[in-house]
Amino acid sequence: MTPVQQVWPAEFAARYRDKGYWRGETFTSFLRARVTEMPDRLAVVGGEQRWSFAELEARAEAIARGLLALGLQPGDRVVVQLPNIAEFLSVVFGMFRARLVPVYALPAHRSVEIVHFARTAEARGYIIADRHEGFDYRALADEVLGEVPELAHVVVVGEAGPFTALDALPDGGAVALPEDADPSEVAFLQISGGSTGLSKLIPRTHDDYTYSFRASAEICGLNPESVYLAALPVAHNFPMSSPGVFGALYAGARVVLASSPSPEAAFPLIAREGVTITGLVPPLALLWLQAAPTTPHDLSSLQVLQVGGAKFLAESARRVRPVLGCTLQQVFGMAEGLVNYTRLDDAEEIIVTTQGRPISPDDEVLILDDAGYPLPEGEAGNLLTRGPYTIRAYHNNVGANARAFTQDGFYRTGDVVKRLPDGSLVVQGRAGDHINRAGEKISAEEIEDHLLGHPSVFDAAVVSLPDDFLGERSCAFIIAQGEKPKAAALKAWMRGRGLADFKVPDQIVFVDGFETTAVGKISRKELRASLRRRFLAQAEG
Ligand code: OOB
Repeated sequence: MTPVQQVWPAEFAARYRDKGYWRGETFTSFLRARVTEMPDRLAVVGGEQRWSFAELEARAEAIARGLLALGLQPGDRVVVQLPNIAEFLSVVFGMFRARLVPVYALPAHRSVEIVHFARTAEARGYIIADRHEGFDYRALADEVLGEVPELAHVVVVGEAGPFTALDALPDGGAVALPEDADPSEVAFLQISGGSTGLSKLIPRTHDDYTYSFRASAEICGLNPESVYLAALPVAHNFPMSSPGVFGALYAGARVVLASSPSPEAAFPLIAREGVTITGLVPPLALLWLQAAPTTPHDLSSLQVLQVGGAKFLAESARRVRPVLGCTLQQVFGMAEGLVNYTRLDDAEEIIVTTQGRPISPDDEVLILDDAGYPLPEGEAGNLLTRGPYTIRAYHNNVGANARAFTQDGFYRTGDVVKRLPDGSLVVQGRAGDHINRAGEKISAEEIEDHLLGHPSVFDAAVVSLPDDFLGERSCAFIIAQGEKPKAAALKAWMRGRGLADFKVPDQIVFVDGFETTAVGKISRKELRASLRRRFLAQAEG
Protein backbone atom coordinates (compact mmCIF):
# COMPACT_ATOMS: atom_id res chain seq x y z
CA MET A 1 0.00 0.00 0.00
CA THR A 2 1.38 3.43 -0.95
CA PRO A 3 1.90 5.36 2.29
CA VAL A 4 0.04 8.64 2.62
CA GLN A 5 2.22 11.54 3.60
CA GLN A 6 2.60 15.28 3.44
CA VAL A 7 6.03 16.70 4.11
CA TRP A 8 7.22 20.28 4.36
CA PRO A 9 10.97 20.97 4.13
CA ALA A 10 12.52 20.89 7.62
CA GLU A 11 13.22 24.63 7.79
CA PHE A 12 9.59 25.43 6.96
CA ALA A 13 8.23 22.90 9.43
CA ALA A 14 10.50 24.34 12.13
CA ARG A 15 9.31 27.88 11.38
CA TYR A 16 5.64 26.87 11.42
CA ARG A 17 6.16 25.22 14.80
CA ASP A 18 8.22 28.09 16.22
CA LYS A 19 5.56 30.59 15.26
CA GLY A 20 2.93 28.54 17.03
CA TYR A 21 0.91 27.59 13.97
CA TRP A 22 1.58 23.90 14.42
CA ARG A 23 0.95 23.10 18.04
CA GLY A 24 1.04 19.34 17.95
CA GLU A 25 -2.74 19.11 18.16
CA THR A 26 -4.69 16.26 16.58
CA PHE A 27 -8.40 15.76 16.00
CA THR A 28 -8.49 13.35 18.92
CA SER A 29 -6.56 15.64 21.27
CA PHE A 30 -8.66 18.72 20.59
CA LEU A 31 -11.92 16.84 21.07
CA ARG A 32 -10.51 15.44 24.34
CA ALA A 33 -9.70 18.99 25.45
CA ARG A 34 -13.25 20.19 24.80
CA VAL A 35 -14.68 17.19 26.63
CA THR A 36 -12.51 17.98 29.63
CA GLU A 37 -13.57 21.64 29.63
CA MET A 38 -17.25 21.34 28.76
CA PRO A 39 -18.40 17.70 28.72
CA ASP A 40 -22.12 18.37 28.89
CA ARG A 41 -22.34 21.29 26.53
CA LEU A 42 -24.39 20.61 23.44
CA ALA A 43 -21.98 20.08 20.53
CA VAL A 44 -23.87 18.48 17.64
CA VAL A 45 -27.45 18.80 16.43
CA GLY A 46 -28.49 16.72 13.40
CA GLY A 47 -32.00 15.46 12.70
CA GLU A 48 -33.27 13.98 15.96
CA GLN A 49 -29.79 13.71 17.45
CA ARG A 50 -28.49 16.16 20.05
CA TRP A 51 -25.07 15.23 21.42
CA SER A 52 -22.89 16.84 24.04
CA PHE A 53 -19.12 16.94 23.58
CA ALA A 54 -18.83 13.93 25.90
CA GLU A 55 -21.43 12.00 23.95
CA LEU A 56 -19.74 12.77 20.63
CA GLU A 57 -16.45 11.46 22.02
CA ALA A 58 -18.04 8.34 23.53
CA ARG A 59 -19.76 7.54 20.23
CA ALA A 60 -16.52 8.12 18.33
CA GLU A 61 -14.66 5.73 20.62
CA ALA A 62 -17.26 3.01 20.21
CA ILE A 63 -17.08 3.40 16.44
CA ALA A 64 -13.27 3.34 16.56
CA ARG A 65 -13.33 0.00 18.39
CA GLY A 66 -16.10 -1.37 16.18
CA LEU A 67 -14.29 -0.53 12.93
CA LEU A 68 -11.10 -2.17 14.19
CA ALA A 69 -13.06 -5.22 15.38
CA LEU A 70 -14.58 -5.40 11.90
CA GLY A 71 -11.10 -5.99 10.48
CA LEU A 72 -9.92 -2.54 9.44
CA GLN A 73 -6.42 -1.66 10.60
CA PRO A 74 -4.77 1.61 11.59
CA GLY A 75 -3.46 3.29 8.44
CA ASP A 76 -6.26 1.87 6.26
CA ARG A 77 -8.04 4.31 4.01
CA VAL A 78 -11.84 4.35 4.08
CA VAL A 79 -14.05 6.28 1.66
CA VAL A 80 -16.61 8.23 3.69
CA GLN A 81 -19.68 9.36 1.75
CA LEU A 82 -22.19 10.73 4.19
CA PRO A 83 -24.69 13.58 3.96
CA ASN A 84 -25.09 16.22 6.68
CA ILE A 85 -26.07 13.96 9.56
CA ALA A 86 -24.71 13.84 13.10
CA GLU A 87 -23.06 10.50 12.36
CA PHE A 88 -20.71 12.21 9.93
CA LEU A 89 -18.94 13.59 12.98
CA SER A 90 -19.01 10.48 15.18
CA VAL A 91 -17.71 8.42 12.24
CA VAL A 92 -14.81 10.67 11.33
CA PHE A 93 -13.76 11.32 14.95
CA GLY A 94 -14.02 7.54 15.42
CA MET A 95 -11.78 7.00 12.42
CA PHE A 96 -9.23 9.50 13.73
CA ARG A 97 -9.28 7.67 17.09
CA ALA A 98 -8.63 4.35 15.32
CA ARG A 99 -5.98 5.97 13.08
CA LEU A 100 -8.05 5.13 10.01
CA VAL A 101 -7.77 7.65 7.17
CA PRO A 102 -11.05 9.03 5.78
CA VAL A 103 -11.25 9.79 2.06
CA TYR A 104 -14.03 12.36 1.78
CA ALA A 105 -16.51 11.89 -1.05
CA LEU A 106 -19.49 14.15 -1.66
CA PRO A 107 -23.06 12.80 -1.55
CA ALA A 108 -23.39 13.78 -5.24
CA HIS A 109 -20.59 11.44 -6.31
CA ARG A 110 -21.51 8.27 -8.17
CA SER A 111 -19.68 5.11 -9.18
CA VAL A 112 -17.17 6.76 -11.53
CA GLU A 113 -15.91 9.06 -8.79
CA ILE A 114 -16.09 6.55 -5.92
CA VAL A 115 -14.23 3.88 -7.91
CA HIS A 116 -11.57 6.46 -8.74
CA PHE A 117 -11.16 7.54 -5.09
CA ALA A 118 -11.17 3.95 -3.82
CA ARG A 119 -8.53 2.85 -6.33
CA THR A 120 -6.32 5.91 -5.96
CA ALA A 121 -6.42 5.73 -2.17
CA GLU A 122 -6.28 1.88 -2.14
CA ALA A 123 -9.19 2.04 0.25
CA ARG A 124 -10.35 -0.99 2.26
CA GLY A 125 -13.66 0.35 3.47
CA TYR A 126 -16.63 2.47 2.42
CA ILE A 127 -19.03 4.21 4.80
CA ILE A 128 -22.37 5.39 3.45
CA ALA A 129 -25.87 6.35 4.51
CA ASP A 130 -28.66 4.00 3.45
CA ARG A 131 -30.54 6.67 1.50
CA HIS A 132 -30.37 10.39 1.02
CA GLU A 133 -32.52 12.64 -1.17
CA GLY A 134 -34.15 9.65 -2.82
CA PHE A 135 -30.88 7.97 -3.75
CA ASP A 136 -29.94 4.50 -2.44
CA TYR A 137 -26.24 4.40 -1.59
CA ARG A 138 -26.36 0.64 -0.96
CA ALA A 139 -27.01 0.09 -4.67
CA LEU A 140 -24.07 2.37 -5.39
CA ALA A 141 -21.91 0.32 -3.00
CA ASP A 142 -22.89 -2.86 -4.88
CA GLU A 143 -21.83 -1.27 -8.13
CA VAL A 144 -18.55 0.00 -6.72
CA LEU A 145 -17.72 -3.33 -5.04
CA GLY A 146 -18.16 -5.02 -8.42
CA GLU A 147 -15.22 -2.96 -9.66
CA VAL A 148 -13.16 -2.60 -6.48
CA PRO A 149 -13.55 -5.81 -4.44
CA GLU A 150 -10.69 -4.64 -2.17
CA LEU A 151 -13.23 -2.28 -0.64
CA ALA A 152 -14.17 -5.18 1.58
CA HIS A 153 -15.89 -3.42 4.47
CA VAL A 154 -19.04 -1.47 3.72
CA VAL A 155 -20.68 0.20 6.74
CA VAL A 156 -24.10 1.79 6.49
CA VAL A 157 -25.69 4.46 8.66
CA GLY A 158 -29.31 3.24 8.79
CA GLU A 159 -30.73 0.09 7.18
CA ALA A 160 -27.69 -1.92 6.16
CA GLY A 161 -29.18 -4.44 3.72
CA PRO A 162 -26.36 -6.91 2.91
CA PHE A 163 -23.74 -4.72 4.59
CA THR A 164 -22.83 -3.88 8.20
CA ALA A 165 -24.91 -1.31 10.06
CA LEU A 166 -22.99 1.37 11.97
CA ASP A 167 -25.21 0.50 14.94
CA ALA A 168 -24.30 -3.18 14.66
CA LEU A 169 -20.52 -3.02 14.34
CA PRO A 170 -18.91 -6.00 16.08
CA ASP A 171 -18.42 -5.46 19.80
CA GLY A 172 -14.99 -3.89 20.05
CA GLY A 173 -14.91 -4.02 23.86
CA ALA A 174 -11.72 -6.04 23.86
CA VAL A 175 -10.01 -4.07 21.11
CA ALA A 176 -7.10 -1.91 22.20
CA LEU A 177 -7.18 1.50 20.57
CA PRO A 178 -3.88 2.70 19.10
CA GLU A 179 -1.86 5.58 20.50
CA ASP A 180 -2.94 8.94 19.14
CA ALA A 181 -1.47 9.95 15.78
CA ASP A 182 1.72 11.90 15.44
CA PRO A 183 0.47 15.43 14.53
CA SER A 184 2.62 15.48 11.40
CA GLU A 185 0.80 12.43 10.07
CA VAL A 186 -1.86 12.65 7.40
CA ALA A 187 -5.28 12.73 9.04
CA PHE A 188 -7.42 12.36 5.91
CA LEU A 189 -7.53 12.67 2.14
CA GLN A 190 -9.60 15.52 0.78
CA ILE A 191 -10.53 15.66 -2.89
CA SER A 192 -9.52 18.49 -5.17
CA GLY A 193 -11.87 20.51 -7.34
CA GLY A 194 -9.84 18.81 -10.10
CA SER A 195 -8.30 21.20 -12.60
CA THR A 196 -7.56 18.56 -15.22
CA GLY A 197 -9.07 15.13 -15.49
CA LEU A 198 -10.24 13.30 -12.39
CA SER A 199 -10.05 14.70 -8.88
CA LYS A 200 -6.75 14.47 -7.09
CA LEU A 201 -6.40 13.34 -3.50
CA ILE A 202 -5.11 15.87 -1.01
CA PRO A 203 -3.32 14.57 2.07
CA ARG A 204 -3.79 16.96 5.01
CA THR A 205 -1.98 16.55 8.31
CA HIS A 206 -3.32 17.05 11.84
CA ASP A 207 -0.87 19.93 12.35
CA ASP A 208 -1.73 21.88 9.23
CA TYR A 209 -5.48 21.30 9.27
CA THR A 210 -6.01 22.04 12.95
CA TYR A 211 -4.10 25.28 12.41
CA SER A 212 -6.33 26.24 9.49
CA PHE A 213 -9.60 25.74 11.35
CA ARG A 214 -8.37 27.10 14.69
CA ALA A 215 -7.22 30.32 13.00
CA SER A 216 -10.42 30.40 10.91
CA ALA A 217 -12.57 30.11 14.02
CA GLU A 218 -10.76 33.09 15.48
CA ILE A 219 -11.11 35.19 12.31
CA CYS A 220 -14.81 34.33 12.22
CA GLY A 221 -15.26 35.30 15.85
CA LEU A 222 -16.44 31.88 17.05
CA ASN A 223 -16.82 31.23 20.78
CA PRO A 224 -18.83 28.77 22.90
CA GLU A 225 -21.95 30.89 22.38
CA SER A 226 -21.74 30.57 18.58
CA VAL A 227 -23.95 28.21 16.61
CA TYR A 228 -22.60 27.11 13.22
CA LEU A 229 -25.03 25.80 10.61
CA ALA A 230 -23.52 23.31 8.15
CA ALA A 231 -25.73 23.92 5.13
CA LEU A 232 -23.35 22.90 2.31
CA PRO A 233 -22.25 19.24 2.14
CA VAL A 234 -19.96 18.90 5.11
CA ALA A 235 -17.37 16.76 3.29
CA HIS A 236 -16.39 19.87 1.34
CA ASN A 237 -13.49 21.87 2.70
CA PHE A 238 -15.52 25.08 3.13
CA PRO A 239 -18.18 23.81 5.58
CA MET A 240 -15.63 21.42 7.06
CA SER A 241 -12.92 23.84 8.08
CA SER A 242 -13.52 27.45 7.05
CA PRO A 243 -14.28 27.57 9.98
CA GLY A 244 -16.83 24.86 9.34
CA VAL A 245 -17.82 22.10 11.68
CA PHE A 246 -14.29 21.50 12.95
CA GLY A 247 -13.57 25.17 13.60
CA ALA A 248 -16.87 25.41 15.46
CA LEU A 249 -16.20 22.38 17.66
CA TYR A 250 -12.67 23.60 18.25
CA ALA A 251 -14.08 26.88 19.57
CA GLY A 252 -16.52 25.00 21.81
CA ALA A 253 -19.39 26.21 19.63
CA ARG A 254 -22.40 24.17 18.56
CA VAL A 255 -22.73 22.54 15.14
CA VAL A 256 -26.15 22.22 13.53
CA LEU A 257 -26.36 20.04 10.41
CA ALA A 258 -28.97 20.90 7.78
CA SER A 259 -30.12 18.10 5.50
CA SER A 260 -30.37 20.61 2.66
CA PRO A 261 -29.16 24.18 2.17
CA SER A 262 -32.54 25.33 0.81
CA PRO A 263 -34.31 28.16 2.65
CA GLU A 264 -37.15 25.69 3.41
CA ALA A 265 -34.82 23.40 5.34
CA ALA A 266 -32.36 25.92 6.74
CA PHE A 267 -34.56 28.83 7.87
CA PRO A 268 -36.56 26.87 10.48
CA LEU A 269 -33.28 25.49 11.86
CA ILE A 270 -31.78 28.97 12.13
CA ALA A 271 -34.81 30.11 14.11
CA ARG A 272 -35.04 27.01 16.31
CA GLU A 273 -31.34 26.65 17.12
CA GLY A 274 -30.35 30.33 17.16
CA VAL A 275 -27.78 29.89 14.40
CA THR A 276 -25.19 32.70 14.39
CA ILE A 277 -23.06 31.84 11.36
CA THR A 278 -23.28 29.74 8.19
CA GLY A 279 -21.62 29.43 4.79
CA LEU A 280 -23.14 29.24 1.30
CA VAL A 281 -22.12 29.21 -2.35
CA PRO A 282 -23.29 32.27 -4.36
CA PRO A 283 -26.38 30.73 -6.03
CA LEU A 284 -27.71 29.63 -2.64
CA ALA A 285 -26.98 33.04 -1.16
CA LEU A 286 -29.17 34.50 -3.95
CA LEU A 287 -31.97 32.09 -3.05
CA TRP A 288 -31.72 33.05 0.60
CA LEU A 289 -31.79 36.76 -0.28
CA GLN A 290 -34.91 36.13 -2.30
CA ALA A 291 -36.67 34.06 0.36
CA ALA A 292 -35.70 36.02 3.49
CA PRO A 293 -38.00 39.06 3.17
CA THR A 294 -41.17 36.94 3.30
CA THR A 295 -40.13 34.07 5.55
CA PRO A 296 -42.18 33.51 8.71
CA HIS A 297 -39.00 32.27 10.44
CA ASP A 298 -36.99 34.54 12.70
CA LEU A 299 -33.51 34.87 11.22
CA SER A 300 -32.36 37.59 13.62
CA SER A 301 -29.82 35.36 15.38
CA LEU A 302 -27.71 35.22 12.20
CA GLN A 303 -24.65 37.44 12.59
CA VAL A 304 -22.42 36.29 9.74
CA LEU A 305 -23.22 34.90 6.31
CA GLN A 306 -20.16 33.51 4.61
CA VAL A 307 -20.20 33.18 0.83
CA GLY A 308 -17.51 31.38 -1.14
CA GLY A 309 -16.59 28.56 -3.47
CA ALA A 310 -17.21 30.77 -6.50
CA LYS A 311 -17.21 34.49 -7.14
CA PHE A 312 -19.96 36.41 -5.39
CA LEU A 313 -20.69 39.47 -7.50
CA ALA A 314 -20.59 42.84 -5.76
CA GLU A 315 -24.19 43.72 -6.70
CA SER A 316 -25.45 40.65 -4.84
CA ALA A 317 -22.94 41.04 -2.04
CA ARG A 318 -24.24 44.53 -1.30
CA ARG A 319 -27.70 43.16 -0.56
CA VAL A 320 -26.66 40.85 2.27
CA ARG A 321 -26.56 43.37 5.10
CA PRO A 322 -29.79 45.22 4.25
CA VAL A 323 -31.78 42.06 3.52
CA LEU A 324 -30.47 39.61 6.11
CA GLY A 325 -29.31 42.10 8.71
CA CYS A 326 -25.96 40.35 9.13
CA THR A 327 -22.36 40.76 8.08
CA LEU A 328 -21.21 39.20 4.84
CA GLN A 329 -17.89 37.39 4.88
CA GLN A 330 -16.41 36.41 1.53
CA VAL A 331 -14.35 33.23 1.56
CA PHE A 332 -11.96 32.32 -1.22
CA GLY A 333 -10.37 28.99 -0.45
CA MET A 334 -9.23 25.72 -1.91
CA ALA A 335 -9.02 22.17 -0.62
CA GLU A 336 -5.27 22.26 -1.25
CA GLY A 337 -4.87 24.85 1.50
CA LEU A 338 -4.91 28.65 1.20
CA VAL A 339 -8.09 30.26 2.51
CA ASN A 340 -8.82 34.00 2.34
CA TYR A 341 -11.46 35.82 4.34
CA THR A 342 -12.78 39.33 4.40
CA ARG A 343 -12.57 40.29 8.07
CA LEU A 344 -15.77 40.96 10.00
CA ASP A 345 -14.69 44.54 10.78
CA ASP A 346 -13.48 45.39 7.25
CA ALA A 347 -15.06 48.41 5.57
CA GLU A 348 -18.26 47.43 3.73
CA GLU A 349 -16.62 48.23 0.38
CA ILE A 350 -13.82 45.71 1.02
CA ILE A 351 -16.36 43.12 2.15
CA VAL A 352 -18.50 43.43 -0.97
CA THR A 353 -15.80 43.89 -3.61
CA THR A 354 -12.98 41.57 -2.53
CA GLN A 355 -12.54 37.88 -1.75
CA GLY A 356 -10.54 38.60 1.38
CA ARG A 357 -6.98 38.04 2.52
CA PRO A 358 -5.09 35.00 3.72
CA ILE A 359 -5.49 33.43 7.16
CA SER A 360 -1.83 33.38 8.04
CA PRO A 361 0.98 35.94 8.08
CA ASP A 362 3.05 33.09 6.65
CA ASP A 363 0.78 32.45 3.67
CA GLU A 364 3.04 33.45 0.79
CA VAL A 365 1.15 34.76 -2.22
CA LEU A 366 2.71 35.28 -5.65
CA ILE A 367 0.96 36.86 -8.60
CA LEU A 368 2.84 35.99 -11.78
CA ASP A 369 2.46 36.54 -15.50
CA ASP A 370 2.26 33.56 -17.86
CA ALA A 371 6.03 33.47 -18.20
CA GLY A 372 6.38 33.17 -14.43
CA TYR A 373 7.52 36.72 -13.63
CA PRO A 374 6.06 38.76 -10.77
CA LEU A 375 3.56 41.38 -11.87
CA PRO A 376 3.47 44.97 -10.60
CA GLU A 377 1.15 45.53 -7.65
CA GLY A 378 -2.50 45.72 -8.68
CA GLU A 379 -2.18 43.76 -11.95
CA ALA A 380 -4.08 40.53 -12.40
CA GLY A 381 -2.10 37.31 -12.82
CA ASN A 382 -1.69 33.68 -11.83
CA LEU A 383 -1.93 33.01 -8.12
CA LEU A 384 0.68 30.75 -6.58
CA THR A 385 0.90 30.08 -2.87
CA ARG A 386 2.76 28.26 -0.16
CA GLY A 387 2.31 28.29 3.58
CA PRO A 388 1.65 26.47 6.84
CA TYR A 389 -1.53 24.73 5.67
CA THR A 390 -1.03 24.51 1.90
CA ILE A 391 0.07 21.11 0.65
CA ARG A 392 3.40 20.55 -1.04
CA ALA A 393 2.25 17.47 -2.98
CA TYR A 394 -0.82 15.48 -3.92
CA HIS A 395 -1.17 11.81 -3.09
CA ASN A 396 0.63 10.02 -5.97
CA ASN A 397 2.51 13.15 -6.89
CA VAL A 398 3.63 12.26 -10.39
CA GLY A 399 2.85 13.64 -13.86
CA ALA A 400 0.18 16.33 -13.92
CA ASN A 401 -0.20 16.10 -10.15
CA ALA A 402 3.42 17.10 -9.63
CA ARG A 403 3.24 19.89 -12.21
CA ALA A 404 0.81 21.73 -9.95
CA PHE A 405 3.80 22.61 -7.75
CA THR A 406 6.89 24.68 -8.52
CA GLN A 407 10.42 23.52 -7.68
CA ASP A 408 10.36 25.63 -4.55
CA GLY A 409 7.07 24.26 -3.36
CA PHE A 410 4.51 26.83 -4.46
CA TYR A 411 1.10 25.48 -5.41
CA ARG A 412 -0.22 26.78 -8.74
CA THR A 413 -3.83 27.50 -7.85
CA GLY A 414 -5.01 28.03 -11.44
CA ASP A 415 -6.80 31.18 -10.30
CA VAL A 416 -6.24 34.61 -11.79
CA VAL A 417 -6.33 37.31 -9.12
CA LYS A 418 -5.22 40.83 -8.38
CA ARG A 419 -4.09 42.20 -5.05
CA LEU A 420 -5.18 45.53 -3.62
CA PRO A 421 -2.82 47.70 -1.57
CA ASP A 422 -4.36 46.41 1.70
CA GLY A 423 -3.54 42.82 0.67
CA SER A 424 -7.10 41.84 -0.25
CA LEU A 425 -7.41 39.57 -3.27
CA VAL A 426 -9.94 40.00 -6.05
CA VAL A 427 -10.60 36.86 -8.08
CA GLN A 428 -10.77 37.61 -11.80
CA GLY A 429 -11.19 34.12 -13.19
CA ARG A 430 -9.36 30.90 -13.85
CA ALA A 431 -6.46 30.16 -16.10
CA GLY A 432 -7.47 26.56 -16.67
CA ASP A 433 -10.37 24.95 -18.51
CA HIS A 434 -12.40 24.39 -15.49
CA ILE A 435 -16.06 25.04 -14.95
CA ASN A 436 -17.08 26.42 -11.58
CA ARG A 437 -20.75 25.47 -11.55
CA ALA A 438 -22.23 26.97 -8.40
CA GLY A 439 -19.05 26.12 -6.51
CA GLU A 440 -18.84 22.58 -7.90
CA LYS A 441 -15.72 22.27 -9.99
CA ILE A 442 -15.90 20.38 -13.28
CA SER A 443 -12.92 19.52 -15.45
CA ALA A 444 -13.65 20.07 -19.16
CA GLU A 445 -11.27 17.27 -20.03
CA GLU A 446 -12.99 14.73 -17.82
CA ILE A 447 -16.39 15.44 -19.41
CA GLU A 448 -14.98 15.39 -22.94
CA ASP A 449 -13.51 11.96 -22.21
CA HIS A 450 -16.92 10.66 -21.24
CA LEU A 451 -18.63 12.19 -24.27
CA LEU A 452 -16.07 10.61 -26.59
CA GLY A 453 -17.20 7.23 -25.27
CA HIS A 454 -20.55 7.69 -27.04
CA PRO A 455 -20.72 5.97 -30.45
CA SER A 456 -22.33 9.01 -32.12
CA VAL A 457 -19.81 11.53 -30.79
CA PHE A 458 -16.90 12.20 -33.13
CA ASP A 459 -15.37 15.00 -31.08
CA ALA A 460 -16.41 17.14 -28.10
CA ALA A 461 -15.27 20.34 -26.42
CA VAL A 462 -16.71 21.38 -23.07
CA VAL A 463 -16.65 25.02 -22.01
CA SER A 464 -18.10 27.22 -19.31
CA LEU A 465 -20.73 29.82 -20.20
CA PRO A 466 -21.77 32.65 -17.91
CA ASP A 467 -25.02 31.89 -16.10
CA ASP A 468 -27.09 34.35 -14.09
CA PHE A 469 -27.92 31.84 -11.42
CA LEU A 470 -25.13 29.24 -11.39
CA GLY A 471 -22.34 31.73 -12.13
CA GLU A 472 -21.11 29.33 -14.80
CA ARG A 473 -22.87 26.52 -16.61
CA SER A 474 -21.34 23.82 -18.74
CA CYS A 475 -21.84 23.59 -22.47
CA ALA A 476 -20.66 20.71 -24.65
CA PHE A 477 -19.98 21.45 -28.33
CA ILE A 478 -20.26 18.20 -30.21
CA ILE A 479 -19.42 16.99 -33.69
CA ALA A 480 -21.66 14.00 -34.30
CA GLN A 481 -20.84 10.98 -36.41
CA GLY A 482 -23.56 8.87 -38.02
CA GLU A 483 -26.97 9.60 -36.62
CA LYS A 484 -27.09 12.77 -34.52
CA PRO A 485 -28.28 11.87 -31.00
CA LYS A 486 -30.91 13.97 -29.21
CA ALA A 487 -29.41 16.25 -26.57
CA ALA A 488 -31.70 14.80 -23.89
CA ALA A 489 -30.71 11.25 -24.84
CA LEU A 490 -27.04 12.15 -24.66
CA LYS A 491 -27.52 13.66 -21.19
CA ALA A 492 -29.38 10.55 -20.04
CA TRP A 493 -26.56 8.42 -21.42
CA MET A 494 -24.03 10.52 -19.47
CA ARG A 495 -26.00 9.95 -16.27
CA GLY A 496 -26.06 6.25 -17.01
CA ARG A 497 -22.24 6.25 -17.04
CA GLY A 498 -22.42 6.65 -13.27
CA LEU A 499 -20.97 10.07 -12.78
CA ALA A 500 -22.14 12.87 -10.52
CA ASP A 501 -25.17 14.68 -11.88
CA PHE A 502 -23.60 18.12 -11.67
CA LYS A 503 -21.09 17.01 -14.33
CA VAL A 504 -23.73 16.29 -16.98
CA PRO A 505 -23.50 19.22 -19.46
CA ASP A 506 -26.20 21.83 -18.90
CA GLN A 507 -26.31 22.56 -22.60
CA ILE A 508 -25.38 20.63 -25.73
CA VAL A 509 -24.68 22.36 -29.04
CA PHE A 510 -24.04 20.35 -32.20
CA VAL A 511 -21.54 21.86 -34.62
CA ASP A 512 -20.29 20.71 -38.02
CA GLY A 513 -16.62 21.02 -37.21
CA PHE A 514 -14.01 22.63 -35.00
CA GLU A 515 -11.73 25.28 -36.38
CA THR A 516 -8.19 24.30 -37.21
CA THR A 517 -5.31 26.51 -38.25
CA ALA A 518 -3.17 26.19 -41.36
CA VAL A 519 -0.62 24.31 -39.31
CA GLY A 520 -3.09 21.78 -38.07
CA LYS A 521 -5.23 21.42 -35.00
CA ILE A 522 -5.26 24.25 -32.49
CA SER A 523 -4.77 23.43 -28.81
CA ARG A 524 -7.79 22.22 -26.84
CA LYS A 525 -7.48 25.31 -24.73
CA GLU A 526 -7.64 27.68 -27.71
CA LEU A 527 -10.44 25.65 -29.23
CA ARG A 528 -12.54 25.88 -26.07
CA ALA A 529 -11.88 29.61 -25.81
CA SER A 530 -12.83 30.23 -29.42
CA LEU A 531 -16.03 28.14 -29.28
CA ARG A 532 -17.04 30.01 -26.20
CA ARG A 533 -16.32 33.42 -27.73
CA ARG A 534 -18.20 32.68 -30.93
CA PHE A 535 -21.17 31.22 -29.11
CA LEU A 536 -21.45 34.22 -26.79
CA ALA A 537 -21.06 36.68 -29.70
CA GLN A 538 -23.84 34.87 -31.58
CA ALA A 539 -26.09 34.82 -28.54
CA GLU A 540 -25.65 38.57 -28.17
CA GLY A 541 -25.97 39.40 -31.85
C1 OOB B 1 -13.41 25.81 -2.29
O1 OOB B 1 -12.55 24.77 -2.51
P1 OOB B 1 -12.43 23.88 -3.85
O2 OOB B 1 -11.22 23.08 -3.67
O3 OOB B 1 -13.72 23.20 -4.13
O4 OOB B 1 -12.27 24.90 -5.05
C2 OOB B 1 -11.21 25.84 -5.08
C3 OOB B 1 -11.43 26.83 -6.21
C4 OOB B 1 -10.48 28.00 -6.16
O5 OOB B 1 -9.24 27.68 -6.69
C5 OOB B 1 -11.26 29.00 -6.98
O6 OOB B 1 -11.13 28.72 -8.34
C6 OOB B 1 -12.69 28.75 -6.59
O7 OOB B 1 -12.73 27.42 -6.12
N1 OOB B 1 -13.16 29.64 -5.52
C7 OOB B 1 -13.54 30.94 -5.70
C8 OOB B 1 -13.95 31.40 -4.42
N2 OOB B 1 -13.78 30.39 -3.53
C9 OOB B 1 -13.30 29.34 -4.22
N3 OOB B 1 -13.58 31.71 -6.79
C10 OOB B 1 -14.03 32.98 -6.61
N4 OOB B 1 -14.44 33.50 -5.43
C11 OOB B 1 -14.42 32.75 -4.31
N5 OOB B 1 -14.83 33.26 -3.13
O8 OOB B 1 -14.20 26.20 -3.13
C12 OOB B 1 -13.33 26.42 -0.93
C13 OOB B 1 -12.53 25.87 0.05
C14 OOB B 1 -12.48 26.44 1.32
C15 OOB B 1 -13.23 27.58 1.57
C16 OOB B 1 -14.04 28.13 0.60
C17 OOB B 1 -14.08 27.56 -0.66
